[in-house]
Amino acid sequence: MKIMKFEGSSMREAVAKVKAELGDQAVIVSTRQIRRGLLGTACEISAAIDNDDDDVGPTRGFGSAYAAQNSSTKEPPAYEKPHDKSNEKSQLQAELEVERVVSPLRGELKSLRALVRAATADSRGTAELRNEVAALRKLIEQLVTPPPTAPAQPVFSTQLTAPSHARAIMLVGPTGVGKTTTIAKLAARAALIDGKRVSLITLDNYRVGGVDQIRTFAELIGVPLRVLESPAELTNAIDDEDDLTLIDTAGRSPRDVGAIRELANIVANLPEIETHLVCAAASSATSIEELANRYRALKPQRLLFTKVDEVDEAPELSRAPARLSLPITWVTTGQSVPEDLEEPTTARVQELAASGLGLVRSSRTNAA
Ligand SMILES: Nc1nc2c(ncn2[C@@H]2O[C@H](COP(=O)(O)OP(=O)(O)OP(=O)(O)O)[C@@H](O)[C@H]2O)c(=O)[nH]1
Ligand SMILES: [Mg+2]
Repeated sequence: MKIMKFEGSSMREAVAKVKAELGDQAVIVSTRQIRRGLLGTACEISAAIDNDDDDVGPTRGFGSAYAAQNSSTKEPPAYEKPHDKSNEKSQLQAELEVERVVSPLRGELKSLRALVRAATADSRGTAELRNEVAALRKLIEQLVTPPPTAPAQPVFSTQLTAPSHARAIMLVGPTGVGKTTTIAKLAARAALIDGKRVSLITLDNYRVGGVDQIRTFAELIGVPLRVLESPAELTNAIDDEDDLTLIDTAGRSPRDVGAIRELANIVANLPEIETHLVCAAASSATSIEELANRYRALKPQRLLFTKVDEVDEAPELSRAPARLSLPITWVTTGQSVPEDLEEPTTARVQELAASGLGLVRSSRTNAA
């Protein structure tokens, strides 16, 4: 393995440099925004080349989490060719270090591989692959989800997870829960990994700095952003040519019911918008109940749990979906864009509910 850093004025430019230098097999291990003197900000990407051949399937690398190609017919790159024995020890150390950085991302990489294969195949193949993935996903969900006890109850209400196929997704939830960061993660993956045409919309125009944060993300990812003055403007804001429109909203205080009702009145006439209610993984059953009541007028269709990395258990991940009849599509696991986002299976939700990511517990143990 080999790890290198690349800079670009936008994430798109930096990704292009990674591809040009390391090819389609490179894996992005981290991204960050950096200062560039008086010229402003730039995007830095650390990318690795993985020549570990025992991984699942022939596709991996820049696109396997972040693009996949069948490399079986390609000439091996220079760094994969047999090398001098004197270099072996230091190379092994470098490989171990890269493995330490890369291993938490492996699960994520595997699930993304299938998506990327679909995105890079020809259009007929893409449709077939998508159908196949959807059918497989449904089968797995059926296998791991116990059948509903009451036949009259819709299957939906007992499911812990469900994928989202919506072309317009709006995130709503309390202040600081991670809505804007999650929008950036979803946008980066859809635009840069899946190659989709993505647009961002924000309704968070009344707070100082509210627009700046999402504008920075939009510029880094290279997707357009529309800042709406009022919810009424949503009516004509979604472009049919876009594959995905992500709508960011301002966090609302419990007393701000008027703003939620105003937005709900508009969204009621826009069935193409799927609303995800965003809650922090540390939330109690009572506070999630209160949140669901506060946002009820918006008729959310999904729950999205953030900050799973900050808890060592999150029982509401497995309880709230059934109680509120809202399945989970995504959970977030940290501050890094776009890495810290998962589309969990039912089994993974149960695992996270039981033990979070263990980061809190391990930091306590280390401190002791
Ligand atoms: N540890 C951790 N922090 C997160 C996660 N997601 C977001 N954050 C952090 O939470 C803070 C608030 O995130 P934002 O995305 O600005 O939250 P928001 O919901 O848009 O906030 P408002 O716009 O004020 O309502 C930021 O510091 C994020 O980096 C996560 O999964 N884990
Ligand atoms: Mg925000």
